[in-house]
Amino acid sequence: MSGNSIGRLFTVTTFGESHGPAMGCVVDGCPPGMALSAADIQADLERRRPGKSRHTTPRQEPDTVRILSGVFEGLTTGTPIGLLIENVDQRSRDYGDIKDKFRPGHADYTYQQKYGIRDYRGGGRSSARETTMRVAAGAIARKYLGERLGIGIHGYVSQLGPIELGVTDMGAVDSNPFFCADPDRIPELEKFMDELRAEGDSIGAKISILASNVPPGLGEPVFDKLEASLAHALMSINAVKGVELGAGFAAINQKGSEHRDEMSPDGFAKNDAGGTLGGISSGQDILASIALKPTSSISKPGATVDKEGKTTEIVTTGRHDPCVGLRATPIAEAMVALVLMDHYLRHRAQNADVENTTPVITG
Ligand code: EPS
Repeated sequence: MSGNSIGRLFTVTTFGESHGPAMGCVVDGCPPGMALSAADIQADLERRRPGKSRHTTPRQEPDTVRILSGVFEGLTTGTPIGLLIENVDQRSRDYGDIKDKFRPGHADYTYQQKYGIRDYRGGGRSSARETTMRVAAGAIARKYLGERLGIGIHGYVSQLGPIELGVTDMGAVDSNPFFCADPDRIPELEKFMDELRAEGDSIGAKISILASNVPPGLGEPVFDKLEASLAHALMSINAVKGVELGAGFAAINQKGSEHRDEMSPDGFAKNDAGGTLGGISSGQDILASIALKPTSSISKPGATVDKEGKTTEIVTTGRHDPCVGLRATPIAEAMVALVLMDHYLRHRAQNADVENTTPVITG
């Protein structure tokens, strides 16, 4: 199966299935000399880990990462970094009843059509469990970007089903199970999720990501514009159905005089562009949002077909996230980190000698 790698100079290749022995990845192109330990990666994995609240899957995976290569005496060596996380809480019997049926809205059907064979246990390769390795690889990129460039990448849930959420306290994001930056609304989210779970249904969500201190110049016209790479990376996350940069689809209803971010020596007046102009970072914050669909593995019965094409009914039991969006914040942050890292190295490779007399405006 091709399509398991992302990036040009900072490349990540992931492997593994939800109920296989382990998930893994190879991160190639990391600059040498950066301090790196498993603990640096573990902190981000802990934020994504399943089984931490009643609102996510009860599958208990410690997601303990091992660094297999590419680090010597605590420093990256510039050689490929191999990472491995063992799967320890597979319960494949949950999938016995649906192994010959296709969950409507799930990759079951298309994997079968494409490959003629599929690992039905836990969704196999199509499982959101694959995102462990995105977060692990993203932690390496995030560390480099933070230490060398001061770039910060922070996300939060900006909508859960019909409930739109603002930002009143970004510091609260990591201390609630929703990655919510509006802590007064948490009781409302809990009630909504409890009712949804009782119904046996699932719901979509919107996640917003902000990357600050991104230098101007990242992004390669024309096919690898920064927003094109961000859209590619974010859209590749399981269940993502939409990506917006800056004003996104709201730009449809804006006039040019409204959308443009006016400039002065003190900076940009606002940020409807989302941090890029012409596909190149402007020095403004990168603002991206993603829409995640509701999980297709639900216990409400639905009509489907079996492998013989005959009509049947399906009920998905077992352990599932009623809202995959609830754990998507660290995953989306990781994908943004991977894209910025790759584009930083690409920009440095081509343009390290460029002398620019135009002052950088920020803000
Ligand atoms: C998933 C189905 C469930 C989730 C899993 C994602 O797997 P299982 O049926 O094996 O319990 O628990 O999520 C994780 C284990 C994880 O680490 O994110 C799916 O179909 O995507």
